[in-house]
Amino acid sequence: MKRVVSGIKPSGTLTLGNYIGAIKQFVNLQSTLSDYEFFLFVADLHAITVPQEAAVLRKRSRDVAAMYLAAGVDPNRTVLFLQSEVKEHAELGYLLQCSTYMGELERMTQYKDKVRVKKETGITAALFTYPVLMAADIIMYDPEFVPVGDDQKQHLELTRDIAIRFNNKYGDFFTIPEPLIPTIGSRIMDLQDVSKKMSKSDESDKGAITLYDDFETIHRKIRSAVTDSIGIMKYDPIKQPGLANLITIYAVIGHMDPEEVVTKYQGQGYAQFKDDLAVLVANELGTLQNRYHEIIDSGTLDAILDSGREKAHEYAFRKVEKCKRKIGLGRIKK
Ligand code: ATP
Ligand code: LTN
Repeated sequence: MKRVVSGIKPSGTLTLGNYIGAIKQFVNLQSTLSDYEFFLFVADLHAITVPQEAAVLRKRSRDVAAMYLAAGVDPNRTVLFLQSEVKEHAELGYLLQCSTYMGELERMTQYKDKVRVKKETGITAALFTYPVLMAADIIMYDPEFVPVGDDQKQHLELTRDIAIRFNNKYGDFFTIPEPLIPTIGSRIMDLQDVSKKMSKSDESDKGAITLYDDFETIHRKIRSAVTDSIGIMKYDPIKQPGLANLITIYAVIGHMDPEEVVTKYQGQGYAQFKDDLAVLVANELGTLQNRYHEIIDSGTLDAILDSGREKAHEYAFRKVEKCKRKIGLGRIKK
């Protein structure tokens, strides 16, 4: 059976960037790739690479699982689980560290960016080795595809390198995964600072629309989104990056091409476009929030996560046992 694997860190409040770049893509694949098996997890072990409050982290992990389901993840098609409940992820992460070089990890741009910002609070060793754990999360399940946003491309390349190196050394063992990055919406930018991506762990949330925002909040954030003084509706990510970002959001949520959006608002100022975009986003998120509330308050979420843990563990346990034997760990078999 062919497989698709993905995950999201419960490191903050989910944003429209996560929804467009990762969640929506995953749900679309689930309906188009009918002969594939899907594994999806809440990457809570990744969240603790930076300081977290225990109760908040537990709540966020549950929220991420509920949001995935609200967005259309079907528990009959997708094995949904918490990463920390399948212990083999950490175990395989360690085994793969022994096939990864310091130089490779030092080159990771996400790490370099985070180090720059977090210098005062201290950098954990886990923040450095995090891409190896991510590689383990993925190749554990031998997936063909990994749907992610643009920022994860480099981590996927490293994952492939580690898997290829392991296979060369110990014989064909891991499937080499392909990243699936959406053609539009792979990098939704911050509404206030279009030079950086919309991020859930940003301190100020003015530039990020969260999946919990109501219409007024969404309207306010979109109305104050930075655009330009050119004043002409055009999709030009270089000269009009703020506007292009908004057009991208409109296009993905409204199931249109960016050029169709431009044509629709040709000759109008940005204000009407922004007002309509706020309504479009609020409608989409309103439906999502209603489903989220039904799920989070129901008893089925725990049953889904229990079943996900069992199924993921069954696969992971066998894979790690085989991996350890390949490497030479364990006793001589009589
Ligand atoms: P953090 O800010 O805490 O590093 P994040 O918001 O980048 O987190 P992740 O958990 O790292 O979120 O990402 C989950 C998924 O969402 C990944 O596949 C990532 O590529 C995607 N994603 C995150 N932000 C965006 C964005 N602004 N645009 C498109 N996709 C995104
Ligand atoms: N590192 C990713 C989250 C993540 C992930 C994964 C995504 C952890 N493990 C496996 C895809 C597959 C991030 O920060 N976005």
